[in-house]
Amino acid sequence: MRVYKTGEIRNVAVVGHGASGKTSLVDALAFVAGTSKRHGSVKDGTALTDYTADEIERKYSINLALAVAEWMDTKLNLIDTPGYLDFTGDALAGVCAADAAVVVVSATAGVEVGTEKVWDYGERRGIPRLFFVSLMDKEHANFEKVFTSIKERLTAKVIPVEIPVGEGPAFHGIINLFSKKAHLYRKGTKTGEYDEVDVPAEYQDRFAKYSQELIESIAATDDALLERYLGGEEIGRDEAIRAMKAGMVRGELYPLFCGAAELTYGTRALLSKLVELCPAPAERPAVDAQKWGSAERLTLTAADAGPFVAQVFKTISEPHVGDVTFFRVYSGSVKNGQDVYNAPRSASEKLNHLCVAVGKERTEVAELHAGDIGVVAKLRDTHTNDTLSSQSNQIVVPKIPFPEPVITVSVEVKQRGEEDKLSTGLHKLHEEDPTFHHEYSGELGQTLIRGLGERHLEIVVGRLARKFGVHAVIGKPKIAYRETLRGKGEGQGKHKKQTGGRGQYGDCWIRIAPLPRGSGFVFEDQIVGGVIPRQYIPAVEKGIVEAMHRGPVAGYPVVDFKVELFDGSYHDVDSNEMSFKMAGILAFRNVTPNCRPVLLEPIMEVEVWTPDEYQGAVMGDLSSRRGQILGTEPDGRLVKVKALVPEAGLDRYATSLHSITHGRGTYRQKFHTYEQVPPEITHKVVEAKKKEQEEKA
Ligand SMILES: Nc1nc2c(ncn2[C@@H]2O[C@H](COP(=O)(O)OP(=O)(O)OP(=O)(O)O)[C@@H](O)[C@H]2O)c(=O)[nH]1
Ligand SMILES: [Mg+2]
Repeated sequence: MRVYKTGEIRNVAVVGHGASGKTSLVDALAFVAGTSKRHGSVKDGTALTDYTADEIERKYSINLALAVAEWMDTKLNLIDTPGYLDFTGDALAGVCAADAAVVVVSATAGVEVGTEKVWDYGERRGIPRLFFVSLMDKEHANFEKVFTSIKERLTAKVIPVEIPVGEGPAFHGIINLFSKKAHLYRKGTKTGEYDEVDVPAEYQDRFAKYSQELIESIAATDDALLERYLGGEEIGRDEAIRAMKAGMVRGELYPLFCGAAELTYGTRALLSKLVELCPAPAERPAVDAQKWGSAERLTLTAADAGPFVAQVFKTISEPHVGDVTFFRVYSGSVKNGQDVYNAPRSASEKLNHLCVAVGKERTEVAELHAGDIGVVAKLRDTHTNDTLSSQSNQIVVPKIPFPEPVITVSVEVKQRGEEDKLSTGLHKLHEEDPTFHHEYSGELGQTLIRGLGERHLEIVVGRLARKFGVHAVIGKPKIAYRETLRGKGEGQGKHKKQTGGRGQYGDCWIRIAPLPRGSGFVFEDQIVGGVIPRQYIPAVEKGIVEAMHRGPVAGYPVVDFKVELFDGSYHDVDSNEMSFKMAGILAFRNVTPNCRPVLLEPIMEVEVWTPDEYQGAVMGDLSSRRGQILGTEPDGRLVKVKALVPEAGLDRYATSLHSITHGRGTYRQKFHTYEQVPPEITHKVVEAKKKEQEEKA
């Protein structure tokens, strides 16, 4: 592949809901352009950008992947992204690395939850977008309906530049509103060849209507053009395209295309329009950046003359290769073998074997110009979201705002002794995928992993086995219950042992009283007259602090109470610190069962966003999880429901919300407070804990 200059590059993310045909489209575009020699297919496991073992097996995309289509002396860097929300971090990364996006919408399903999600990513990033109505040959394909659903759910500024000839199995051509011609595909065409004919008579009315709409929409974005149009002047094709490109940059127009990627129908026109309508890197607004280690800000433009700055938007580990790093050059150019610098990690890296990727194939290149996307293997210290620059001019660009995890499960190694390997593996996987998080909870004695969905975490566990040889099983995270005391009590703790030589003697009397929630533990020394010598008093407190880790109800930590140490006795020879600590432990164990102990559970504050048609179902479900609804309010297109829900009631909530709202609901939770567990549930928790301890013993 030849080296392309900044002006000859277009970086385009292909985004959309799961199974809308993105991977098939990317494969067809690269094939029709001739850059890829084989027309692959998702079903056969040969699609260019679904090349990992997981993807071939499951037949959907998990990772973003790159392909190239060389067309009209331009290099289209196509970023195929996964549609499933579990992998939406990669969709966001793809959008962030691109200068434009093709939003793929299935001709049978229309706008779906994944389409809305990626649309929002595009909005936030402010990149020009165009629509591609895919799967036009599929039974029940309906162009008009999809067009309407885009208008209603995404943007009123969508405007078709093509309309289909036939739909579903009868789909066999596309009318181009710019060229005013119809392209009819030859049955069995391999690379999208067509016969160009005049618009068929039966399509004249639709053609006239859409053409007028198109030209009026374009003219409406440009005053001079509008004036000429209203004056009856004809607007030429090239002029219209230029105006459309400018309108797209301002977010005033979103052109719509259609086709069937598997048949290669519609691919040639799309390739040409991607070249003509998408901005080259240098046509994008400058990127905000910062000098590393200083407050100095600067802006970067895609020019070779600028300092070298590139951002890593993806790392993936490949068998027999190791880590492969995908990066986007924001400024400057870079040569094969060049030394670069990762400022935040203080790491020098060498870009050996600088490549561009077409699916899993990587082709070495001599140089990458500003704005291009490159791939390099075996960097030592560089991870997703790092910025590479040079040691003499250390710069960082803002990080990609990866989504926060929504579900948590526990993991455990199948084989004892692999715990260290597990933690190393989890750490590496987090560096590769910032939407995956992990932590060890000492209190629960569990390793917790968090991610964007059950499918996401399953894939992570699979990678753990394949890459790090650690076999782990997923389980339910434990709940961090607490106990507290609702009544007062007093009593003694006496530790006395008479053995052969020197004995042990410690004796204390304590009073216990509840404190308000959140007060913690308070110890008051009320000893007078030296009935317990000064030096032993801290030992009594130590004993109580140790004992309160295992409360009287079910062995959970006890919180929010006060202990007054008011009496005791000692022995001149046998008393020591150890004995008074034991006395403290015994006193606590003696007294607390009489203080009306209760179990507390964590209560989470939950915010759920749902389309209003599911609001009732969402609220009903929260109530059935012992939730208490605090209120609802409209929030954009959605309704926000606020509730307090026990953490124990939120098990697999993400999955359940997904099914209740047909994938359109999202939620967020944070810790709110501890509250008393209702008696019938306390009973269950106590039984479960007993069983757990029996199993351990
Ligand atoms: N009839 C028909 N089927 C298609 C066409 N393009 C893709 N498909 C099928 O639609 C399914 C989904 O296609 P993909 O290309 O994997 O869709 P995707 O958008 O990449 O899906 P995710 O990676 O899961 O987000 C596959 O079974 C394809 O064979 C098409 O033009 N016509
Ligand atoms: Mg895909």
